[in-house]
Amino acid sequence: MNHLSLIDSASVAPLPDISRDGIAALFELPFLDLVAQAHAVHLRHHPRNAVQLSTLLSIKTGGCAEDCGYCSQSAFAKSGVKAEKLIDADTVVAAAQEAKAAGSGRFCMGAAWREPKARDMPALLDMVRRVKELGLETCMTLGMLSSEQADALAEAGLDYYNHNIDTSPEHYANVITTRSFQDRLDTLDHVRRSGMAVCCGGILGMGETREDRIGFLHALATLPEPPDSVPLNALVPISGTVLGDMLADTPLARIDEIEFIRTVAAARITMPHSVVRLSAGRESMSEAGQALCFMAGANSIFTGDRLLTTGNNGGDADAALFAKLGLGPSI
Ligand code: SAM
Ligand code: DTB
Ligand code: SF4
Repeated sequence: MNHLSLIDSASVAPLPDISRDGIAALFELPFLDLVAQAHAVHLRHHPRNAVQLSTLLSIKTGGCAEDCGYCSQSAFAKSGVKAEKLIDADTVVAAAQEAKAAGSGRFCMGAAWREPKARDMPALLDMVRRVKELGLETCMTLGMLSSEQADALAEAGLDYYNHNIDTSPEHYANVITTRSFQDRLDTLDHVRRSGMAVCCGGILGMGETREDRIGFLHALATLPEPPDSVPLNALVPISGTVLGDMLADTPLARIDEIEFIRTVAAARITMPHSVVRLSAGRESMSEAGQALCFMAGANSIFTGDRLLTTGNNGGDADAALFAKLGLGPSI
């Protein structure tokens, strides 16, 4: 099938070819052709020059039972991140108020858990209700969810649930061994059925091949419904994690910025309606690289000078970049 062969009846736009071969063909395009095509798709489905601002808060840090090779919060890592308890709802609400005042439209709460325990649910539901009352969109990422937990969060007013597939099905077990790719799909299914919007993406630069990047986008685009939001992270190498140490010892190279932008563009073309979020790793990206990501279809970032345990660009740098590029926030 070629990229223009089917018509999207809702928008009278060509449907993308989301087969592995179709996605591979996108990666093979000359870079400027690929970015131009992605930008055209972007303009068809999203407001121009608008980038959504989200703020991230770690509500439960460290001591996680999973062994994700990139993560400072895994109990298997020697990153120096200490295990903490779930923070209280008043602290969360104060941070959300600050985020709103700084122009954020979405507030995302992250917990270093394999899955939330039953005893944590009342506090989590309280946080959702109170952040939502501030008029912010709410998002959580808490690990695996049962269908009952997903339903309870949806009922409390949680708008988005973030749960990443992280990489291709083939590369997955090289990065994480304590849960399977299918476990991720099961939680995504519970989230989708609960009525919440799905935020699902992954990390580039974990030693994956281009074939893996194609398989990763293929897995996302062929979910029963494509994710509403697709975070694309560049690996932030953290000392004491398996992948951070591999990068320091150099068998693993950082993702090439052009290849990252190609992946953003291919995500935009294959998931035309999704918000594509330029997530972790922006600190080590040039301004020109970020500008090309926006050109290629990225339309959301995390603001503030912290992600979960690592740094982020900070509001001043982002405001300066937005002013240079003529970008404004979209809620
Ligand atoms: N524990 C929950 C889970 O894993 O589903 C939620 C928190 S977890 C930190 C959220 C996501 O952050 C991960 O799925 C991963 O994609 C991303 N992430 C974590 N550490 C990262 C790193 N060092 N570099 C880039 N992205 C990272
Ligand atoms: C996602 O894909 N990226 C965000 C969000 N979902 C929760 C997390 C990035 C974490 C980066 C590493 C850290 O700060 O510990
Ligand atoms: Fe735990 Fe999430 Fe980190 Fe994996 S990415 S170790 S599940 S906090």
